[in-house]
Amino acid sequence: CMQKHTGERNSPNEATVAILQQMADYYNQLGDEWRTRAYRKAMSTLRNHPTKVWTKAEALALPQIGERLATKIEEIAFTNRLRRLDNARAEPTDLVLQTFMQVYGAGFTKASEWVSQGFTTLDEVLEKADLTDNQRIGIEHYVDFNSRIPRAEVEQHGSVVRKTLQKIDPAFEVIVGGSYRRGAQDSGDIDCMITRPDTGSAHLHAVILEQLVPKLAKSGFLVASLATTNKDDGSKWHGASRLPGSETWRRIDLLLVPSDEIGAALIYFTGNDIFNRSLRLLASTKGMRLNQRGLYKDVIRGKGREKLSEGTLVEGKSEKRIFEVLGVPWRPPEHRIC
Ligand code: DCP
Ligand code: MG
Ligand code: MN
Repeated sequence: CMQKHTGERNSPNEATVAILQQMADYYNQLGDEWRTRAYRKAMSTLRNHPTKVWTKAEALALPQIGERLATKIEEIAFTNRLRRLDNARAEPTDLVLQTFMQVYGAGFTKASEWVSQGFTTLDEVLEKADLTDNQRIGIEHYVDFNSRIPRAEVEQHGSVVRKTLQKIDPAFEVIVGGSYRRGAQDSGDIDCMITRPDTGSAHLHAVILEQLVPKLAKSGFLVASLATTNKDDGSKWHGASRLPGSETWRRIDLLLVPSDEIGAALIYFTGNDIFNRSLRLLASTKGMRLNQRGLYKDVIRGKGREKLSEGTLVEGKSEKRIFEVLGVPWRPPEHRIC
């Protein structure tokens, strides 16, 4: 991932990659992170390879491609299809499971439970299953929450949050992160990073949760509160928002970022997730540690790479400086797609 993608558009392996992508999407929907990652790595290797890979042996000789994937690559190269993918599409329970898993807040376990209770449609689940308030919201707004949000609309949601917050206190800043900051034409949700110069988490918390959220709820912009977390790794408010005059509910995250941590948070919440993972891995190979709060040095790790000491903070405030210390050339957000 940290390598430049060369010839991504006209790669001789583009047809193979396209089918692997569908398989990766399938595993991703099933919540199978391990396989999803394995497919994405193999796809990246193939895209960077200058010639078409035909055989299992050729594929196996490349980095990040194991036995099973090599077999599939050969099958795709010769037949232009993958039987495993055809099977996956034909399995009706899988389709139901996939549908259920796309309910916001319902993971693999909950979706499997609904399948095993014999439900085959979302209406049935809504009518017969024992649901939490959030699950009910997730089903009632299933179509909305699974639709992409056009870039211009993401911007409008961000500016409602920014304007309302700056009326409370003009020193606050709202930066829309996630796929929007990477320049995506549409996004799955709206990731609002909220920060204020020289301000720590206690004050952010008080203003956002006690003033901003109630104010936005009263105005009809925030329509549901789905989760609030306040842990070591940051405070977040997850919910749904709606523009004036629109019926469509969008997923919105308010991410509270203390000023000391804004650089690390910008990296984390800009992603994408694979890029983040490769940066963290790189940090760990250099005896450092990167998380959404900062970059730490002198981290001592055991044999299984587990942390034996937390290390000391090197940088949290500046996104650019974190890249520098890691020895990674600056990458603008649009180029952080792995
Ligand atoms: N993130 C991460 N690892 C995760 C989840 C999230 O590193 N498991 C980081 C990278 C993401 C950012 O948080 O870019 C925001 O998470 P989203 O789920 O909102 O993902 P995106 O904004 O990238 O995509 P989408 O358009 O689907 O919202
Ligand atoms: Mg997002
Ligand atoms: Mn998000």
